[in-house]
Amino acid sequence: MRLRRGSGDGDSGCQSCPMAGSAAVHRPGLSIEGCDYVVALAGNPNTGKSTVFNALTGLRQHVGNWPGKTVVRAEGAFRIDGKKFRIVDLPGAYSLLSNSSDEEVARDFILFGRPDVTVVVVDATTMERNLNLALQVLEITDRAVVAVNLMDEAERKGIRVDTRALGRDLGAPVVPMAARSGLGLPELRAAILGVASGTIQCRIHPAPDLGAEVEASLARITEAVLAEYPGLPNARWVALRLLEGDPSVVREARNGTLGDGLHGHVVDEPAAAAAPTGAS
Ligand SMILES: Nc1nc2c(ncn2[C@@H]2O[C@H](COP(=O)(O)OP(=O)(O)O)[C@@H](O)[C@H]2O)c(=O)[nH]1
Ligand SMILES: [Mg+2]
Repeated sequence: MRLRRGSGDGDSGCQSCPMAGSAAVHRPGLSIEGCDYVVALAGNPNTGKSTVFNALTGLRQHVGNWPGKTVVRAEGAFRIDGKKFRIVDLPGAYSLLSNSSDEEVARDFILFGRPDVTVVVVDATTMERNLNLALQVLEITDRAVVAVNLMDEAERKGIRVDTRALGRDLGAPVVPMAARSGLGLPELRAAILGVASGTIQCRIHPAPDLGAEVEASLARITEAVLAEYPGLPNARWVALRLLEGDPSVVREARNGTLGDGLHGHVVDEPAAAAAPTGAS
């Protein structure tokens, strides 16, 4: 029987294997306890996030649901230079201005989960659409890595991505990758370690100055948000959304649930679960 690795589409090859669940099956990867740093893995759907996750963690994943949601939460761990990293494979998201439950989960973790590093996986064949999320992330943090995945597909289609120029323009580490064949993984690891340890710092791309009047209102709303949610990261971002009337942020702020539900339980998935993670 040929073991399949699955393709993120509910692959059941491993479940039907007679070795499934057997204690004799070697489970690669680390436990997620006692990590030095937390990495958020973000990106549009189908950019290869789970492939990157699996390549970094050696397939072992811990899964559960995000509290109060039916969205799958998948985590794993890996080491770089003796430091231990916990990585959260976020659901696919096109934007931090969320439209769906999946996007809300990703948004909340990036904004309020205090990740030490946010890796944004982008598709080299559709850069324009994908960079939207990368830019939004760089608006709120100087701790990000942009992984330009599917470089092999881009090459096949005759698309050339100048990742060096992109890195200069973004002021962030940009790593060209073909994650399915492991290309670019050592560079990704180095960038993650550099950002986590503070030797690499991204240039923040702040939201434009909105003029004295709006800025004054924004400052007042930010203050009110912080009074209600002391220590909430990215309160100005929240204030901006409230000013715009972003329905999901308004709802969460009203319900007192802003930034809640980030730290649900994750459990060890059975040994058979060597397929890409449930998050898309
Ligand atoms: N050609 C190519 N395909 C890839 C690469 N990385 C991932 N894929 C494929 O892209 C599809 C989506 O990958 P997946 O990791 O599930 O993406 P996710 O939705 O972002 O988690 C899968 O069929 C992968 O095998 C890559 O570097 N090159
Ligand atoms: Mg996925």
